[in-house]
Amino acid sequence: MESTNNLEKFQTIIDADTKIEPKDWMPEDYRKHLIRQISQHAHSEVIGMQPEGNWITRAPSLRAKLILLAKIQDEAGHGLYLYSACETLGISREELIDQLHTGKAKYSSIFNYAAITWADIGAIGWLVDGAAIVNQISLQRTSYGPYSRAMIRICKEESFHQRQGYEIMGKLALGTPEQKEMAQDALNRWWWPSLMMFGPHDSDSPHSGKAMTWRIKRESNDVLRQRFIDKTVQQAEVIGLKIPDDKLKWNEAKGVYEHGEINWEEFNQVINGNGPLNKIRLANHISAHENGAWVREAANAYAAKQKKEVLVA
Ligand code: FAQ
Repeated sequence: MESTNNLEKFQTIIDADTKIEPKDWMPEDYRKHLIRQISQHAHSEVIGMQPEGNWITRAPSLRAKLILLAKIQDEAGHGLYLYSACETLGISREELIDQLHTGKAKYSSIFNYAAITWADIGAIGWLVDGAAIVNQISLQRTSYGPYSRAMIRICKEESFHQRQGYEIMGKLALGTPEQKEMAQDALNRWWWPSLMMFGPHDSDSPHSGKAMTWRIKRESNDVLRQRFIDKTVQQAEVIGLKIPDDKLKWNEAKGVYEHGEINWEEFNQVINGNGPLNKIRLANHISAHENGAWVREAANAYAAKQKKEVLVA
């Protein structure tokens, strides 16, 4: 029951930085907020396999193919940890997938852009995983235990992903003029969408207030975006690439890079289903899910048989 007493006790636990566990009392809004965020995070991991999966058959060497395969399998694993964490909040996997397919649940805007060259695979690892890590390191301290523990494990794997991408970009940037041009072109196309991954400005973020009070989010969208920019500008300099932002300038007094404004109109279009590949990404997921129906049926039949045998024995 949501009595003032319960709410106060709950907030005291949160303020003491103690984790909330699945069987603990929690306000209904806290539970719903987590289901929304964790499920969107899980969907992002799974939909995020598509742009990279597209390049497995075209990876330029056996080594590159092996690494890319391992990375994509990791993303599937991250999706599974996150779906499991979300299920501890009392929602089924079927409901979560249904919310994705009907457009009720979002997934990260970034995965609606196309990976058109091998350098894009580098840019995804370097920038997309790089942005994901900045966000997820902060989420390791989130207040919900199962989400926090999933983040700790996921961050270990993401740092390998970020290095995989940076290595591809570094090799191209230091290669022939054509290769360098390909790397620069990928950076030009992925830079701004990567900054959008952190969400709207704090002043336009409807969920941030409660998320910060409940310590679901530990740092704000703008703080995390700025941290990502400050780290990444220096990495671009090391490999001789130019961040595509004319307003980018080091501010000595503040110790941060000033930067240009994100195209929020583009962001809103993409998160509302009108990005370059939204329809294709969703159609692919629906088709894979339908084609996998027999696997779920077989697994259920096997589980039912096992249960019957245990009961008989
Ligand atoms: N894309 O009030 P806020 C990865 C929505 S990492 C789409 O600020 P909040 C690894 C937001 O949901 C990528 N929608 O919301 C990988 C809300 O809409 P709603 C996934 C966005 O939750 C790498 C509305 O705008 N990471 O996949 C986006 O407080 C390579 C208002 O926004 C996570 O999900 C966006 N970029 O803050 C995999 C991290 N931004 O729900 C494969 C966990 C905002 O009311 C390959 N999530 N929206 O319909 C979070 O930290 C937060 O949910 C934010 C948004 C920061 C994304």
